[in-house]
Amino acid sequence: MTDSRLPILHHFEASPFSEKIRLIFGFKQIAWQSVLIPRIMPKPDLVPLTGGYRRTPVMQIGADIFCDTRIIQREIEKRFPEPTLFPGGNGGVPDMTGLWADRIFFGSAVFLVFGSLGDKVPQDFIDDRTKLRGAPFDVKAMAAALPHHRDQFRSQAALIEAQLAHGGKFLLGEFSLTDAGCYMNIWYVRSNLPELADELLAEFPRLRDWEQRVRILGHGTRTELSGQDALTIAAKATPEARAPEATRDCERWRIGNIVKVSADEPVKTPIEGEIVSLSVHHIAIRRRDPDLGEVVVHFPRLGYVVSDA
Ligand SMILES: N[C@@H](CCC(=O)N[C@@H](CS)C(=O)NCC(=O)O)C(=O)O
Repeated sequence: MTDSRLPILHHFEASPFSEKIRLIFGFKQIAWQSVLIPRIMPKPDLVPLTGGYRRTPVMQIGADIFCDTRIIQREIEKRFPEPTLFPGGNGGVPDMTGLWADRIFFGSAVFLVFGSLGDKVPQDFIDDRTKLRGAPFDVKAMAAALPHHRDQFRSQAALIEAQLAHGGKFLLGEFSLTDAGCYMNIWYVRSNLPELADELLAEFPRLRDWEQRVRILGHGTRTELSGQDALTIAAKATPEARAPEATRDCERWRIGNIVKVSADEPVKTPIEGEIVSLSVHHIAIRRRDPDLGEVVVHFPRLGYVVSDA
């Protein structure tokens, strides 16, 4: 059954960034709808919503579309504040450590996974990721440097083990965004290469116990939805009217400016629209799709470039 008020996650099962969000749904015991999307382009039921953003996951609530887990997790926290992802007054550290988990730790996990899979990685996947990065997705080089990638992954896993020395259940004592971000990388390696995970994590008993505690939080209440149904939900909905969080940015952007927003990465896919809301943490732009009508697309500020259209 479709319920247009529930968060919709556009994701694929093997996606670690999606696992971070599924886990947050589990921690907060949220009911959500799942739309499975391809892991390579084309993504015909996703791109009309985002205007071109193709990464995974994307969250949709009616005609509001949230691109990047940094904004997705912030929006989930806003709508479902209890239990919090920022316990004990830790308003910054969970996001700071999240950035490390999303970039540096994830980078090691990717090299470890694809270097280990080597020849098993399908050519269409390699071609897609080469296009996405604007640089060769060189699985052979990853395989050749595997001892190094094992070392890097272990050194980072050792930081989790060290942090758990305080004897608490989770990295900051109570569960937080830090756990979700770190866990996705452990999950990613374990779900692709269970034997390698056993081997590399054997020396980290506290990490392994923590991993179990995080895993049993589950994924909340998930129901499946088709991509077409998600598009219909967006077409029927009106983007939520938002009181602007800032009428004037610390830079030059104002509500009503027409801008382009893109992830700050070598190959940029700018999404154009009119600013409807912005703050130091987010920017939301309104765009018009020929079939869906008006949608508002939300991005984080951190890691995104805003420029004149
Ligand atoms: N900064 C993004 C990174 C997301 C990301 O890189 N996801 C991977 C899949 S786990 C991806 O987009 N791969 C290419 C794709 O799915 O098209 C976020 O936090 O959401």
